[in-house]
Amino acid sequence: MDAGRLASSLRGGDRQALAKAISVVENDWAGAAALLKAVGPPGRAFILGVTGPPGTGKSTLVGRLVRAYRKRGMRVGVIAVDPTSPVTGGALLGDRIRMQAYAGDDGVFIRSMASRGWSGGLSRATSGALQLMDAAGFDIVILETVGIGQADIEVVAVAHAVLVVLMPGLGDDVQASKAGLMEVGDVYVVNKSDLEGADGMVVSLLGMLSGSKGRSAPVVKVSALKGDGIEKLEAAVDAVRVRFDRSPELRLHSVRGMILETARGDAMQRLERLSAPKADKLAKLVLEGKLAVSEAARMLAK
Ligand SMILES: Nc1nc2c(ncn2[C@@H]2O[C@H](COP(=O)(O)OP(=O)(O)OP(=O)(O)O)[C@@H](O)[C@H]2O)c(=O)[nH]1
Ligand SMILES: [Mg+2]
Repeated sequence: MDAGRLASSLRGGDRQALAKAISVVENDWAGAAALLKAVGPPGRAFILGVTGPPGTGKSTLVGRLVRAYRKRGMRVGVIAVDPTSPVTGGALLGDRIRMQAYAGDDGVFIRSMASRGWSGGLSRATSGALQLMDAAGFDIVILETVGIGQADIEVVAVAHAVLVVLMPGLGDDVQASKAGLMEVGDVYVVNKSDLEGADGMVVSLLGMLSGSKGRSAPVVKVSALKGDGIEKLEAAVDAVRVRFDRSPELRLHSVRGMILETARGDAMQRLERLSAPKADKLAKLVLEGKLAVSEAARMLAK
């Protein structure tokens, strides 16, 4: 692979080059680092994180947003980080976005990624793909991850703004993960407003938000399925995007997050690769009473 040539092709809008480049960083093939350097510094595209508990309609909603932004002439990239299926071992494609619908549209690029069982939803690969889509000139890159609690909301680290997507009936779950979801949203979405209980969910959400670190994030009720409330949501996101346009600090925050996430991904990978035989040895020592688990862990970490 010629990193320089691939970089200039993708910057020139070549979709195949972009797809290939993402594969290079995703698989950490030789030249991945050179490629990410060759595309130039990130910081142009607005990165919108979309997170929330499983099945709240994130992908359906992302599909709506893609359509809305395309209508406004914006170029939209999407990265859907799906948990690796324990059954198939493959990614559950973010197929609700209906990739086929955009087959002939150069203004949309959608990529699904398996989170590969790493400890976080985000990975080095995601961070790399964000940089590449940014370099390819997308105005907005939407990053969908499943967020359940504190551990799964790394999207917050790299996004310029975060949509938290909830649905009726999730009050207790949200309460349980309060420290997580209630502090990360720039906009809260109660999706599935066509179902019973949406208004109640809005009310309890507002209650939870007012009790959390003084967040004043807007709550928007939508039905991604029917397309209700999407303009209001667009307006709420626009208000946040204005902040991004004016804030060098937000760009710094995002790139800092990319560095941290990439380092975390690398460290996790190295731990997984190197540790199995050593952990076995340490486990025996622990069973023999020669080491405490915490001591063994410290030795492994070293
Ligand atoms: N009634 C109703 N159903 C919806 C709505 N939006 C999505 N759904 C349905 O909810 C289910 C899950 O939708 P997805 O868009 O895949 O949800 P998701 O949050 O991306 O799911 P994961 O990525 O697996 O966490 C699907 O059956 C959708 O058709 C809505 O506004 N109303
Ligand atoms: Mg999804």
